[in-house]
Amino acid sequence: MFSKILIANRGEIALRVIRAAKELGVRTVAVHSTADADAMHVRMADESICIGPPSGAQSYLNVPNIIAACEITGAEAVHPGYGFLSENANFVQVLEDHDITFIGPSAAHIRMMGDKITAKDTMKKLGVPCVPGSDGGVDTIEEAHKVSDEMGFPVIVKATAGGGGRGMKLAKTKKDLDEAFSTARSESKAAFGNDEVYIEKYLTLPRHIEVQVFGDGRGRAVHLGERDCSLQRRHQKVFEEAPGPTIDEKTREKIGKVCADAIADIKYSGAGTIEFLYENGEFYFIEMNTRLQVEHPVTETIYGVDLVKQQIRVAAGEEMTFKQEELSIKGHAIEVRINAEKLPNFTPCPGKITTFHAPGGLGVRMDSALYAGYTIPPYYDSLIAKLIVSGITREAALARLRRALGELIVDGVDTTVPLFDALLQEEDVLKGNYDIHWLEKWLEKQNPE
Ligand code: MV4
Repeated sequence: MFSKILIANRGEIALRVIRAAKELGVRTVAVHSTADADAMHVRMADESICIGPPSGAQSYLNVPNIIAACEITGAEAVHPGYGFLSENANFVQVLEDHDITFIGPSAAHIRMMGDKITAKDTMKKLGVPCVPGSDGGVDTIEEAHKVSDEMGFPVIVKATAGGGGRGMKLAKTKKDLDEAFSTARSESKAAFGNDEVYIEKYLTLPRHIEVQVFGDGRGRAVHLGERDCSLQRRHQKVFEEAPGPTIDEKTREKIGKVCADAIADIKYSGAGTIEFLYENGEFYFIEMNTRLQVEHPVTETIYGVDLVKQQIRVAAGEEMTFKQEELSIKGHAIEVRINAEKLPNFTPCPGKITTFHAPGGLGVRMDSALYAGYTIPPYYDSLIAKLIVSGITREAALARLRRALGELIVDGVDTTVPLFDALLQEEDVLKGNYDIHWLEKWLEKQNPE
């Protein structure tokens, strides 16, 4: 096991990793920007080091400074959290060149899944069901028309360097295709320096279901079921749950096995998420995320597994401490992402927290780096807390969520809590009747412009 690791992140996820490391008896190094000198992750780690000015680009994304921080502190490994450098293959390469372990998959796997055409091609060959579409990249408008005519409209043009909703263009009908194709290419060139695109059949009302996988890097892998993350706004998830309200045990075991076998096959190491669109009882692979995800706690809650401890163990060359047949689900978990934002427009609302009280009690987990007197800086994303609740049934978890939201006190800034209070009055949310467009449509209804 490592004796010391560095956490290349901030906020609640930095705390999450520090907690796991402490339970493993591993010492922790926090890094921080000048704006984060008073942040909770700095206090909670065994030691800390400043890596640059406030902007993420100059601090949490500053590879030379993070390497220097490892060398100064003697950290043997780096956990990247999510966002920032978590899916940056070049960073992993540089760490390797300095004999520092990356707590995550190999640079090759990150690169493979970062290129969405390669990812899809790989998954298809591994037997993972994919969205019908072009066989690889589409280079010319003639080819785009040929593929789309064969498939039928609507189609969606996606950037191979995109992902997470960036670089996508919908063509509802044939006459929309020329524009969708050319803007997808030019925007992708401008944003990623890569204009390669591919085309898929556009699924109109799917759910977003993602499967948690975990590999030991030596050809053994397990799945930890699915999460339903369909409730999103502008490609930001706001409410996530596990298990998926529409997924039964047989379906879970079937898709889970396909996913676990696929990542075992490529000798994937650590935590990963295989994202699907799910429509009419069928799964369609869209992307794989090679990081720990924001919403991992709902999976941890129902499986009783600490995914971050397992990540650290596997990165240190140890075995995962569970086998597939030992994994089973207990109950239901829901996470809501609480942002420092003013409704109805979700305007970022940084500022000083005057009062803070986290909810507690049975089945309540609050992952947050907030404290009373803390000033939320304006430089980073606005997630301030994840409230994760569980219960024996989905209904029990919903009741607990309502109760826990009532206990939470955050004074000094606006938050997205009123959104959840309102969502918990919606029949569709209570019944689990939603798809990837439900939330945007509902928000539009609440606030027609
Ligand atoms: C799609 C799709 C419909 N059909 N692909 C958006 C994020 C990126 N991960 C993939 N995305 C989509 N891909 C096909 N072939 C619809 C979306 C999509 C979406 C997906 C998941 C969650 C929310 C979404 C909101 C809008 C569009």
